[in-house]
Amino acid sequence: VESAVQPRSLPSLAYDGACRVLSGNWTGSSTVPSRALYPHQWSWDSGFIAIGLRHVSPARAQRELETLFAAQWADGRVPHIVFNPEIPLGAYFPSPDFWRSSAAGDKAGAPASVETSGVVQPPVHALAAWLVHQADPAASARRGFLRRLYPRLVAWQRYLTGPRDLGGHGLAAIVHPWESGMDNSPCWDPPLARISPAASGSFHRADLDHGCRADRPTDLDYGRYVRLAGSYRDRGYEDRPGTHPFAVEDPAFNALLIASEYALADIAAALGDEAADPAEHLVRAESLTWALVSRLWSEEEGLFLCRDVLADERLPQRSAAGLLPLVLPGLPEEVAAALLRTARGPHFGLGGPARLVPSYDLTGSGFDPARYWRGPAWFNVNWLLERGMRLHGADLTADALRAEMLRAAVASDFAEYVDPFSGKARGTRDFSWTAALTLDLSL
Ligand code: 9YW
Repeated sequence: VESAVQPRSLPSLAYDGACRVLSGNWTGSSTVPSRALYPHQWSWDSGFIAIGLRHVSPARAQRELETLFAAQWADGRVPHIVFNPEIPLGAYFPSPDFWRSSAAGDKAGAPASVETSGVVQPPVHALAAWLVHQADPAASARRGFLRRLYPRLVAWQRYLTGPRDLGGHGLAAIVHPWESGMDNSPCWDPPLARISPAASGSFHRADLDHGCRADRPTDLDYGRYVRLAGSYRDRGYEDRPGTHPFAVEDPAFNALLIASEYALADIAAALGDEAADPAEHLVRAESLTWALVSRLWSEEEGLFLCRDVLADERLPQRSAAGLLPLVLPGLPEEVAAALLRTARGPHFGLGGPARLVPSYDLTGSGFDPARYWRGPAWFNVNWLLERGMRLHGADLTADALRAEMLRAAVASDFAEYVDPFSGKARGTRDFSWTAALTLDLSL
């Protein structure tokens, strides 16, 4: 009798494993990035999680985004963390008693009913909402998903292109490394060096209770993060130009802002009413693309660089953030071609020594294959690049990257990040966006 057991294919292993991780991390109204290390809701995580969840349950994917946007501030900002009141304060630092958002309601309009952080994360949300809608347009329309979310998404984008245009050229500036989502990227070393760290005894790093010290940012980094966030809080989370001690235009943050502006054009067209004008979003997306290229593109490097708004100069560090504008359809073709060359070249090593695109320049002095955003490969970055490669016609490179991502995700138990050369797991395991984006690629 022949055995009925068939060898499992990689996509089906990835799909099943990812579903298991996502249901284990679902709280009933949103998904935690990781049960132990990150026990609350994170903003850009929820965007990526919804992109994967839509294949399993479009309703849960909609709920993920709706829960996040229920914590939006009156000034339009979407906080980077929405705290779960059932989790003890000591489980994560900085906790609600550090941010004191509900007490900042008067100025920036933080909601009174929920505790949040006061900084933001990259705006992947309109893109996520559009992809979620497309998974089941009829059910989405019945629930009024886009109709309810659209004004909130618009307010979020306008917060970023308005009060956060600190450089005055249309791009959004981040005011804290946490806002990049790439916390300890070497790009932040020069602007952070101007910040005097908070005293090391004045806070307790809960991350070290769960994570390996060598995989995490240093104490000196944390001291500076705490100082910056505390002074923003003490200024009532106001964004008046000239008040921020750290202000940087980041190409990844702005690429997602622009990709989301294109998604808003699609959403506006799907809503098909007068209040939502697709053309307005398209015009804005094109002019932001132009601003991105003129402010941040380096032809010599074949890469987008960050710009320190306060020093008014580009930062020389080469990070994977500089490759992410590849997701933009309006990029000049020669720029897209140069980005593809750079991804395969000595600094990022794709198709050569690197199995997945590293978060930082392999040849840079700040490179560390184990430490968080200073070298390891992250699945959200690689998912965005895979998408950008397809958009610009590099299907073979995208196919190879997709296969590596599936392999690395399954072999690492859906690790938070991996060693870019070996694919060895780093950080926490059963990490939600790794699962969600692998799931998306497995189909
Ligand atoms: C932290 C949740 C977040 C991500 C960030 C990542 C990390 C929080 O985890 O920051 O405590 O270090 O850098 O991108 O959203 O997954």
